[in-house]
Amino acid sequence: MLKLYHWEPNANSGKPMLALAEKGVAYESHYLDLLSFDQHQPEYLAVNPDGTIPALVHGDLVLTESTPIMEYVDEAFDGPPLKPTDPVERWRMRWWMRFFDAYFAPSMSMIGWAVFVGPVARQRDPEVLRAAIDRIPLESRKIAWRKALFNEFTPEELAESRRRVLFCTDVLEAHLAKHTWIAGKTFSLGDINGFNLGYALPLSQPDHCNDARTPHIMEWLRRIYERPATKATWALGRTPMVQRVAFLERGNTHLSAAAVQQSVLPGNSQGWKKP
Ligand SMILES: N[C@@H](CCC(=O)N[C@@H](CS)C(=O)NCC(=O)O)C(=O)O
Repeated sequence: MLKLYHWEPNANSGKPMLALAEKGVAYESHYLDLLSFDQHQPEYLAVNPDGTIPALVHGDLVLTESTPIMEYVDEAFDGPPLKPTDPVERWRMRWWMRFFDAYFAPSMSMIGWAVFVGPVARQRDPEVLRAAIDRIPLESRKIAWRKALFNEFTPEELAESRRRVLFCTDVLEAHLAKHTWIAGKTFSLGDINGFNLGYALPLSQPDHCNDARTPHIMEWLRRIYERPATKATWALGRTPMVQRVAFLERGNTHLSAAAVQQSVLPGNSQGWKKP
C-alpha cells in the first residue's frame, strides 16, 4: 500500500496530495501535526531521518522532496497524465516549478512562519519549545523554527521576502495573461505546485493580488479550486488555515480578505483549534 506522510494540503505536503488525487491513486494518509512537532518523533524519523514532510512510501522505497515526488507519482501510476507531451510545454512547466520552488516558495514560507507558525507555536511553554528545537535533525530547520518561535526574523529579511512575493505575483500575472495554465494549454504539475503555494495569495496580499489587479491569477486559482481533486484534497485539511481556500468560491467575492485572514490567527475564536 502506498503511504503518504503529510501535514495540511498546503505548500509542500499538498503537492503530492493533489497529484495523487488528480491521478485517482488511493493512498494511506499519515497526518503529522507539524505544529506539535510530530515530524521529529522517532516513529517518523525512522521513515525520514531529516524529519521533514512530505514523504511517500511505496513498497521499500521512501521518496522525499515534494516536486520530484509529484513527478514520480505521475510516472509510476495510471491515471490522467500530469505532464504535457509537447516539449515546449514540458520545459515551461519545469521552468515554473523551479521558479516556484527556488524563489517564490522560500519567501512565502518565511512570511508564513513569521505570521502563523511562530505565533501559534509560541503559545506553548518556552522550555518545551527549546527541547523540541533540540530534537530537530536538520540545522536549516532548527534555524527556521528558532527564528519563528523566538520572533527572530529581522525586518530586513521579512521586507526582502515581501518584495520577492510581490515581484513573483506580478510575473505570474503576466504569464497567466498569455497562458491558460502554467505549461500553456495543458493542466500540469506546474499548476498543482503553484496552487499549493499561491491559493492564499489573495488573502495574504489583498492589496496586490485581487480581482482588479491580478484578474488572471484569480481566475486560474478559481479554476483549480473547482476541480474535484482539489475540493477532495482540501476537504482533508484539519485547520482553519486551509479552510481559507473557500475564499476562492465564486459566490464568496463579498468576503473580506482581511477578515478571513484574521480568522486564522491565534486568539481568534475560529482560529487554529485542533479537531
Ligand atoms: N524541499 C522539501 C522541503 C520539505 C520541508 O521542509 N517541509 C516542511 C513543511 S512545508 C517541513 O517538513 N517542516 C518541518 C519542520 O521544519 O520541522 C520539499 O519540497 O519537500
